[in-house]
Amino acid sequence: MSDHKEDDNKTGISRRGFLGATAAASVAGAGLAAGVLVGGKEAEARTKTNANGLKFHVDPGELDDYYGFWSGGHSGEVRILGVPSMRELMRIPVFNRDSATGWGQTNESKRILGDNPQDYMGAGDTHHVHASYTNGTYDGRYLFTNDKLNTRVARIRMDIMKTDKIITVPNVTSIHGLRLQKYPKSNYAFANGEMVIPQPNDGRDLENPENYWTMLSAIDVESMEVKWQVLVDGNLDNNDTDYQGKYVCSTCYNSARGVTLPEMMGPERDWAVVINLKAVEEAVAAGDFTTIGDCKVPVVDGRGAEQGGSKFTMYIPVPRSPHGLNTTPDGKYFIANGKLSPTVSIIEIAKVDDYFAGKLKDPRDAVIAEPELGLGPLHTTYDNRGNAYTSVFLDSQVVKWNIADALRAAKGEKVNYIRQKLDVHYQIGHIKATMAETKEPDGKWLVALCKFSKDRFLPVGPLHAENDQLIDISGDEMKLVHDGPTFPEPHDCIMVRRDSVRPARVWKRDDPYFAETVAMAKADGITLEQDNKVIRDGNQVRVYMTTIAPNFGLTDFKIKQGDEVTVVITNMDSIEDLHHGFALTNHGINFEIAPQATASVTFTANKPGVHWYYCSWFCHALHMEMSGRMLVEAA
Ligand code: CUK
Ligand code: CUA
Repeated sequence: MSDHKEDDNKTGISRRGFLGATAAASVAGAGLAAGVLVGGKEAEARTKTNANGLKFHVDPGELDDYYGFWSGGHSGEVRILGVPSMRELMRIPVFNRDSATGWGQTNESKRILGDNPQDYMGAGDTHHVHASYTNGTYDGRYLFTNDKLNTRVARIRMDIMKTDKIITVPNVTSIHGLRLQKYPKSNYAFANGEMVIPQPNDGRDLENPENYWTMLSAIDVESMEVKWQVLVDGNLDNNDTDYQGKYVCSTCYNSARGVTLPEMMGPERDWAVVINLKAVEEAVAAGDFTTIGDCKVPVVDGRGAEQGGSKFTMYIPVPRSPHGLNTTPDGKYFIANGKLSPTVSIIEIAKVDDYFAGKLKDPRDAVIAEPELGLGPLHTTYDNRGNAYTSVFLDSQVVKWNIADALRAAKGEKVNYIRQKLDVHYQIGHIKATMAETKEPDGKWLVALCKFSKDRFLPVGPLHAENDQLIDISGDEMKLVHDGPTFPEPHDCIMVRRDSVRPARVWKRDDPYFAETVAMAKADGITLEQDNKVIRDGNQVRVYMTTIAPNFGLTDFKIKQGDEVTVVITNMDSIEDLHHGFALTNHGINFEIAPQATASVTFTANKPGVHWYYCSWFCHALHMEMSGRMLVEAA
């Protein structure tokens, strides 16, 4: 896949040569659009806009137009970038361990990490980040992300930008595709179990792949309970939802149900499987379901691909090993990306309605066009002018094409639906345009998330950064305007108009995030906002203190070797951006306490002696002096 010879031969131009030409054309174009440019202010203006006139340089002190939410892949986190500047604004630890914020260490984060974070050692693999919807557009409540590695789904509160709930999805292995219901609002998050396993996976049927299955899970967005699961044929890859709240559609590979690569590559066709939410909900309400092993989650049977599906499902044959699945913002089509086929399959959602109403017999008839785009189509995104943009991995290109023209061409009209092919650097995976997964796409910016950066940045050793390229799609021609190195491996991102995100500036004292810690203090007779006290309860010691820059409420506390110590800190500063940290030397303990927050950590004090704690977030001219001693008496 990193061999460019093949595609160079195909296009007949050397990639580097073509790149050079594109870059030169873009600069010349900028000059033309801005008129005659001579030095000073005008030269400056030239660097800030391009031929489409869209401003891409964000000046110092200016704010971006979009929040970009990026998955962090095997870093296990979610990142916030400003778009179009591509400046990284924040990282949200999710499945990973983070020593700046104390994620995975504080009691508050451990409660959220739940069942067995220690087993996983802070490892996770986030591929997809999606925000909650009301009426088909972002409502600023939650972000959701998947853990492909450990079969988990996490929710992030968008007011505080912290993970607030993580669940392990039962009965399946490896959550990959993840999307939220778009209409009337996000009641469900749909999680694709990717790999097939015996049901139940308890040691029986190990060597009997005919009895391996996977499922789609519907998670209640508020309670984070798995409401129901649908058994399917094949392996679920990516999914998306419609704009009427009726369906979730997934690409589905390995229809042969093989366990080795050659077996998986057998059949010519796999499927896009549509799940009918109402049919499943009715069956579950009527008690018409099974359960698996000890798990109480209702499971309905959506298998039966060879007959087109069950009453819950519709299996639409598409070329084998499809990958991305993307609903058009007008709500009319699901588009399945071919990966091994140079085509995408356009599925008309009205025909899906017909199928479930018994008016369409053959699911194949729901595919109304299969336009050919290039080698290795993976994902598709959209603007507000009827164009689609598909990432083609093997060709390392973004292919802009017109949906209406592709439909005309499928009817035999002589029309070229391809608008432009733009080289990207290199081997693009996901692709995303601003607001493209809502009914309000705006056709301004597109990000190409490239898996390889090769020669685009200063070399930094054998491990290379990835390259998220920013492309202006506001005009007739796509313009590459920025190369953005990223630490591996963001798979996907969304770009959300900034007015739909309303983050808090300081914590509220009654935030549920630390409510359990507040309840513990209350039981100890402590008022967190003012008390600086040590409470001993057998060999359990709770140390309560406040912080006000540049002071810890306690400059020392004394305990005994072997005590189980809980340190609870409440930051009484209420000035925006005034964080403190509690860093305890030689104990591996460090966490953040943002303004008006309470945070705590529990550890066993097994080292006698004097141990200094210090503030680890710069807060004051006397920040270095903000410290205290933990005095540990030998047992
Ligand atoms: S997947 Cu990685 S490029 Cu996990 Cu959304 Cu397509
Ligand atoms: Cu408090 Cu630094």
